[in-house]
Amino acid sequence: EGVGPQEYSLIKLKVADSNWPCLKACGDSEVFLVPATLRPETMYGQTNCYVLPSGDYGAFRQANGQIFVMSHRAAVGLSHQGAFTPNPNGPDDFHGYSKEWGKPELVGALFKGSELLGCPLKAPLAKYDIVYTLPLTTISMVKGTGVVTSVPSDAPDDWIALHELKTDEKLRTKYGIEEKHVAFDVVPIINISVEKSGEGKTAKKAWSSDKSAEYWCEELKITSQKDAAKLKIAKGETYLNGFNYGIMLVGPHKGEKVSDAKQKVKDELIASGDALLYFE
Ligand code: A2H
Repeated sequence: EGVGPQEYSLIKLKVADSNWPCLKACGDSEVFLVPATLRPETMYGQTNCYVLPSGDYGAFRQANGQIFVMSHRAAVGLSHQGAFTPNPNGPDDFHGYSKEWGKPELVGALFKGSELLGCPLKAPLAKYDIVYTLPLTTISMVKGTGVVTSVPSDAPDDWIALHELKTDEKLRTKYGIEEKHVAFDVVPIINISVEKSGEGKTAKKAWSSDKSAEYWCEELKITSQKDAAKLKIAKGETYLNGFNYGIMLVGPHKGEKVSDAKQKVKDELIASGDALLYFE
């Protein structure tokens, strides 16, 4: 963790069932789950969204009328933030996200993450028209929004949790997850090619993959999202190498380095109204 605030992109995944029970109080308003990500350029690879089943979530109305599902803590944070809207006739206008500065507007009552499981979502840039809300037990409720969007091609945590749900029927039953909720193939979005370097004990072997997280989870034989030690190694291999050597395989920035595409995809998502910045 650095000394300054962390910048996250909140991605707006639109709830695609206007009658979802725990969101009834939202009526006809547009409702979004808003995962926090450090990797906006990976949104092409979304296969699902994760929440913590035992976590507390709420539906919070923003100044523009849209409703965001997130932790109360994140709603308080966001209510102290906003964005500049470009104004051709003068200085840009600042708009707070919350109608009243510092006061998040809860719609209905708080509910548990478990009540969101199976909820269908429309995720911006994703290959799939609809993705579903699934359980992830390693989510921290005191980081980001408590919602995590899943990119199993490039995030080992996301890959193993989806893999477990795909292969373990008992686990699906425990959470009320159906087979159709997890019937999503990993989408190749970034190639990472690392060359061999060094000699002897510190030598690094060469590797290349279009689904680096899957590659490393299989290479290390990771079988559970609780396998923290091996997941740490997989994350070490994929994250930094992704930034340094990753090449986009999809989208308008196909062929560009991840380090170059990142800011552009972020700007595009914000311009299209599909994302906003959040600092904590
Ligand atoms: B990232 P940092 Cl493809 N609990 O997004 C657990 N994990 C959380 C979280 C929470 N409350 N909120 C966000 N995250 C995840 C994409 C991604 C991410 C890729 C690769 C790496 C990566 C798709 N999931 O993160 O500890 C989110 O996953 C590498 C660290 O606050 C978010 O970005 O710095 C990242 O962790 C934020 O982690």
